[in-house]
Amino acid sequence: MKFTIILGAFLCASTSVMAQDHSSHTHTGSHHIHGESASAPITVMGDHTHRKGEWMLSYRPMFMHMDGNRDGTKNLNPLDISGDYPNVTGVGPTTLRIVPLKMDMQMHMLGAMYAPTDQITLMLMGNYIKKEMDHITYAMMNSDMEIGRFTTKTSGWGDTKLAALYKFYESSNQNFVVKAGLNLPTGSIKERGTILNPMGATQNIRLPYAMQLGSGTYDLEPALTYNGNNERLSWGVQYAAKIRLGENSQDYALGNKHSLNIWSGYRWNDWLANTLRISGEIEGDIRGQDSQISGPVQTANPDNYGGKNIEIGIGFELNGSGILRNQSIAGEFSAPFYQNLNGPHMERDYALSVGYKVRF
Ligand SMILES: [Cu+2]
Repeated sequence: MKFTIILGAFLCASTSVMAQDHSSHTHTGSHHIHGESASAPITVMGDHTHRKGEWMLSYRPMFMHMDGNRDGTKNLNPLDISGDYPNVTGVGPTTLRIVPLKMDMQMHMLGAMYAPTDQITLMLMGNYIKKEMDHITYAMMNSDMEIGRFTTKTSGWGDTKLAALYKFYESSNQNFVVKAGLNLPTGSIKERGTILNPMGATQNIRLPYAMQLGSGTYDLEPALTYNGNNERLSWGVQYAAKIRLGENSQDYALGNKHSLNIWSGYRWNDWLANTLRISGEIEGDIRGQDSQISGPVQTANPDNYGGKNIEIGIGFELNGSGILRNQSIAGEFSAPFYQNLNGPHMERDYALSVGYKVRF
């Protein structure tokens, strides 16, 4: 339960700051990255626009850890999966023999924003991805007998995102921003790796969908954000979607995604703010199938993708002053408290996001 320890550390840091501060309510009036109240959590994208002529560059690394499996809301042991779920790919035994145990993903996002007018901001984002998945292989003739373990790894540039943000309403303490985004399929969907098959032989194959680096499709990424603030307190709501346009070159499309984020931020002083976020997400399964992705493993089945989850995130934002006035560093730790997955499917354990932003 690594995540409980990290969560605990975040809570302690937050409460000690709270204890120091709660009497002062003076307004300092200095300039923070996006006004005087806290920004949205670092994991929320496309929530704000900039003033005419302003640029913002950002680097946001994200680390996600997945551990164990479930079907719906029920936890599964590896032996509940091996020999018990069908292998629908037609290659290998009729039931599953390879079970993923855990997965680590790193995503290094590089972003640029530029505002040609006070209402419109343009956004470009690229990301470098690293994935690693550990598995157990069970014997062809005995689905309860472990014959070995292996790890597959992929890395490379993922998809590229373009977006236009339009602030169509603004009052002194509220605004609405609508986003029209497009995902360009620059990430590879043909990554290969070496696996241990149920006959005990190693084999180099095209890895399952979960290990690929891009969607392979052009995707629409619309979002609508409401932001509000009252002196030190800020809040916001964002609905965002990912709509896949057609199938990719390998004859499939990842599931469409809809998410709702609700957050609040509190600025303690000039340099420190905390954020709290709750988000819900619904993702569809994969439509179509890549004929080169097959084998007795759950991740080769397009139906074992997507599901619903609700997560909570706790974050902070540090704002520079003086010569560092236009820079900030933010972080957020998040963990799901509800997951209902199209299974067998790996469970999310926690994610840690960090971000550095500079504006000029
Ligand atoms: Cu920005």
